[in-house]
Amino acid sequence: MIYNEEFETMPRDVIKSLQVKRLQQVLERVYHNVGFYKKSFDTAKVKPDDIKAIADMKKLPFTTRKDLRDNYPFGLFCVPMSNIVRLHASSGTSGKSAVFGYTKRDIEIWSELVARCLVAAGITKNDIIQNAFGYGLFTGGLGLHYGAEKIGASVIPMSGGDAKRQLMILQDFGPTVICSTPSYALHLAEEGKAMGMDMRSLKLRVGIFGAEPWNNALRDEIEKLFGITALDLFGLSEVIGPGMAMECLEGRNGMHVFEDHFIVETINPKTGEVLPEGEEGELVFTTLTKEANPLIRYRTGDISRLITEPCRCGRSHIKMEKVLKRSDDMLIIRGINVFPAQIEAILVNIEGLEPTYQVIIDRVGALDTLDLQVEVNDKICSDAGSIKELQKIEQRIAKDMKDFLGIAARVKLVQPNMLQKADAKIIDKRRI
Ligand code: DLL
Repeated sequence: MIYNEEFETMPRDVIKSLQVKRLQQVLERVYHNVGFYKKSFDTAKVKPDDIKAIADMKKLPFTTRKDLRDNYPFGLFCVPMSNIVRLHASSGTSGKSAVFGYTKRDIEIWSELVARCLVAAGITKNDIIQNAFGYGLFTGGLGLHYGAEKIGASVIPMSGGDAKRQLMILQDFGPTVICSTPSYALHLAEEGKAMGMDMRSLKLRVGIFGAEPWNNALRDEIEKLFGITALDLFGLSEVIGPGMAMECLEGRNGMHVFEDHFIVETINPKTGEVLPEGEEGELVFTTLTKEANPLIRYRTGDISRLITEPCRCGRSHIKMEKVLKRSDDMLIIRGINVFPAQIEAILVNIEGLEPTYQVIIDRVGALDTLDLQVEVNDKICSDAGSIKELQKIEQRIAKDMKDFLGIAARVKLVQPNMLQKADAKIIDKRRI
């Protein structure tokens, strides 16, 4: 089943010319309405007019996460606030990272894109969807929600967490579809098993999973545990949220990128050079239709490969392979994106600490855990005497990690120089 037959099966040459037309329009818009883009295009000595074909895109400068941060909160918006109907944001130090606006039309397009994803998974208005992606500033919950309503399915807006309640509703409401991070699905299966539930006897038939890397072994495991078909959904808050790319039921190898709304390129993350389609590299996305804050050549940090072979589902849009690696040091912990620099920013604000720390990320059962060891300085060590004082510091670090990054951390203070020789600041023991 295809939600928007006309656009999703468009011949490739027609897609390409639509992309060029829309690209030229968006470049004009950002150049004249967003100071940041005017400046960055001028610095690169490129004008919207110079872009006559997709191949010309390499003349355009990249937009980076730092650019989003530098323009916090609304500096990249392309329309007045009176036209914005929704704001989402990514997590960040002191809550400041990046804010994304949506006009009414942006929400309509986003809902259509998610509707396309759900239909690609064989979901119809007769399905009941338990949506366990977080509602709130995170784009997962509301993104899926609007798409599900668009196709007329019944949505249970569960949001994340509260496994026991999720399990009760899975049993009582009989949803046929579950949407969550893959690790959370696994966690639900484990909790259910511990409670004596038979997950395979639920009415679930499809699972839509994303927001963190997951490999085919995990897919097999989830499919077996629940007796469902598990499909991959990709998206970034910066670009629009979930619904940028989706695996189809028929193909199940790679996710179709909705090319009438986005241009995807792969680049060499070190040199920025554009790679031929099919070579592994960092994904770079340009939005073609977003009104509120369009992004030009946004470097995602996600490593993948584009698949150009036609898909048996009939969609003509290019596919991207599962994302399993990143080009930077971003970690995804229980679906939350976090950079070591954000942890450092928390630690420097707390007195008595050395800048030396070590983070160990692991997966216990299905859920990610984060242990943070931090060295205290000599002074604290010599005059603290009081264990209470040290415990207070530990609690403060844990609280700031939760408040600013949304992450539960087990914190342990250690003596000066204990970690100096530690191999790495970040040890990720999860196998993904
Ligand atoms: O994770 C949006 C989303 C919500 C996608 C629900 C899918 C489902 P962010 O919090 O901005 O947005 O995180 C985006 O998460 O750059 C990838 O590194 C990673 N990611 C998202 N989807 C996948 C996926 C949402 N299917 C970042 N596979 C991205 C692997 C994924 N990584």
